[in-house]
This record gives sequence, structure tokens and C-alpha cells, in this order.
Amino acid sequence: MPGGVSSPVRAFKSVGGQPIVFDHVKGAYVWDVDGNQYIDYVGTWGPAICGHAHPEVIAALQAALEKGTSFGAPCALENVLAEMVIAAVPSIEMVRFVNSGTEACMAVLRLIRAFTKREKVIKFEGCYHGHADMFLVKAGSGVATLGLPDSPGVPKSVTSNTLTAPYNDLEAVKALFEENPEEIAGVILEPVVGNAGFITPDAGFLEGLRELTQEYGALLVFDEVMTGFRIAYGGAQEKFGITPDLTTLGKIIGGGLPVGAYGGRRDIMSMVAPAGPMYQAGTLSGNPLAMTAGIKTLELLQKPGTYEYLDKITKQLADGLLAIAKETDNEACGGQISAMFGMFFCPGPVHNYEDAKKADTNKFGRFHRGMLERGIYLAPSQFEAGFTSCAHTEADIEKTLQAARDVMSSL
Ligand code: KE4
Repeated sequence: MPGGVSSPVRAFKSVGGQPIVFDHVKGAYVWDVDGNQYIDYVGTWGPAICGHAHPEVIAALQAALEKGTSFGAPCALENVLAEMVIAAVPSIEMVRFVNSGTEACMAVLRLIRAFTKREKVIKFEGCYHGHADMFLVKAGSGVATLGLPDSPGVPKSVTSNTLTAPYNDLEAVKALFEENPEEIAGVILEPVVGNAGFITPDAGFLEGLRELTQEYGALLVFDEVMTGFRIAYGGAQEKFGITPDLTTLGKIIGGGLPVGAYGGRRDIMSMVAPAGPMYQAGTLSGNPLAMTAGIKTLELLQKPGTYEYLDKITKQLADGLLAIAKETDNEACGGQISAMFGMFFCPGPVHNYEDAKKADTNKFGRFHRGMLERGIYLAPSQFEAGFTSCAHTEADIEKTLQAARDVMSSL
């Protein structure tokens, strides 16, 4: 297998050393094949927000297994999860399930082009919307982690329609609309960035994009594959009170099984085949196992106090890490929103990808390795975010901060 992994970021290329090989996971913890236990802040990149292998999710899956694994035909479970997503996410009136965030972002791009009959799209430097050709332009996540120029194999003809601007730079977006009048189908972004490290929207940025897209007849797409049901039950759009035209989802709504989704305004979604002419399909889309895991996960997240707890423990962690960095003379900046956090080894502030690239990735690598040796599993890249779960306890946070104190003292 190329690089010995099924996804590049797992190879630890940017933090050095060998990746650990997981044997099993439970709650806030993971165990490697040598029996070492770690407190996990990756949470399989987001899905494990209720804790890994939650007993109620496992039980629901075991029951569903008895009825088969995939139907390739309508099943009531799709409607149950669809209704939960529609009820939760302000922009979503209709939704289509797919099998990954990449598929969701590919489909939503085709949809905005079909609806507006325009071909250009604006994305932001450092944002990652999966690995489809048209998004591999100044992308974040593994592309940034590996310091790759835009990927070979992506035709110029495809990326020539992908325009980019610095995150948080409304003037740059306005200029792109002025330079490409009537040609831009839409703007897609991570409403809180997790793929260039953790970067929050400046005050007025999301509102500004909402206004600019309306002014120029373009659509606004929030890629909430990472932030959906994490920043709030209704995602970043609920948290910030800005409603896009369309939203992509993934990760959490699959509860650890492969699910992605795109949804939004009924007049736009009605274009999707077979209701309308825009084609998109998938053998395993909406399969009963994945729907079951997603339904149970969202049910668990509806418990009162869930997001208050996640915000409390994640704030303790983020504030603690920054305080320790200061105490140990390590320049750092960062923060958290709900169960998502990040820290850069640079003075900051970090408003965009250019700022993020000033971070000391070599120091991050040494920090990552030191924490791993002390049983703390952080995302293996400076250009990723961290994730907590309902299973993380204050004792876990305290243990993590103690390890950070040891490691940062020696950085
Ligand atoms: P997937 O195709 O990996 O399910 O989703 C792509 C995607 C789309 N949009 C956003 C905002 C995302 O964060 C992602 C995937 N996130 C990465 C982690 N940064 C997945 C981890 C990986 O690539 O191995």
C-alpha cells in the first residue's frame, strides 16, 4: 500500500517517526498493537464525538446487522436520519446521502454549477474539501501536511475554474467577483477551518460572504464535514447565525461508518436526479448500517448539556496548553470552539493559511512525538485540528496538560 497507509496524513510524514498501529478503540482511548494506551484527540478525524465504540452505537449496529448490511434500495432508516439532519441544520430543507465528505463536496460543486449555469468557484487557501480534482488547489489537510504543490494528475482545464482567496479576506473575494462578473457559481469554505490548523472566521467574515454571494447571484456553501454537529448540534451555521444556501456534511453523521451528505434549499436540491437532471449516484449511499450508526450518534448528541460539557473540557485543554506554552517560553497561539481546538507554534494571530505556514512545524513534530511517548495521541500534523469527545474526562485533560508541561519544558 503506498506509504503503508490508506490516507496520507496517517503516515506521520510531517511529525517524523513511525505511526502507531491501532488495535482497538474505546471512549476517549486508543490502544496500539503493542498494548500501549493513549488519550485520543483525533477521534478518527471527527466521527468519534460520542467516544469511540459507544456501547449504544455498537448495540444498534449489532441489531441492524441481523437485517443485512446493504440493500441498494430505499429503506426507512435513510428517512429517519434525513429528518434528523433537516431538523438540525438551518440551511437544509432536502438532503442526499453519499459515502464520504469528498463525494459530498464533489456533488455540491456540480449542483451549484447546474443551478447557476456558471462554472467558476471560489475556495480559500488552506481549506480542504476532499480530494476531488477541482478542490486540489492550495488545499489544506494532507496536501498542506506533505507540503505538496497542487497534485499532479489534475488537469489545468479543471482547476482553471477554481479561484482562491486568503481566508478572512473579504476584499480579495470581492475583487474576484468584480474580475469574473456573472461567472462565479459559488463560494465554498470551512466556516471554521480545521485543515490548515484551527482558524476561526474573523467577525464579519461569514456575514460578508453571505452578502457578497447574494449581491453577485452566487451560492454560498458551508463545508461542515468537520464542523457539522461538532461546533454546535446545528453546526457552525447555527453557532454564527449565518445560513448558507447549501451545506456538506460527513464524519459525525456516519457515527464512524462511511457517510457524507449534501443538502440545502429545496429549490436547489430539487435539481438532483431523479427529481431533477443533475446526476449523482452511489451503490452504498444510505446503507442501513451507516444510517443506524449516524442516527444513534445524533440521538446521543441531543442529550441536554452535551455541548456545554464539550465546550468546558475543550476550553480547559486549549487554555491550559497555551498557558503552559507561555510558562515554558514556547511562542504559541490557538484556541477552541466547542469540541474543536488547535495550537500553532508561532506568536500569531493566525487569520489565514499564510499566517499558519509561519508556525514552527519542526517544533510541532517534536511536541507531537513527546506527547505520544507520554500516551497522548494528537493529530500528526500542524495543519490539522484537534477533537475532543463526550468520553473525555477532566482527569484526561489534566493528564494531557501534565504531559504537555513535561514536553514543552524540553522543547
Ligand atoms: P472525506 O472524503 O475524508 O470523508 O472528507 C473530506 C473532507 C471534506 N471537507 C472537510 C472540511 C474535511 O475536513 C474533510 C476530511 N478531513 C480530513 C481531516 N482533515 C480527513 C482525514 C484524512 O484525509 O485522512
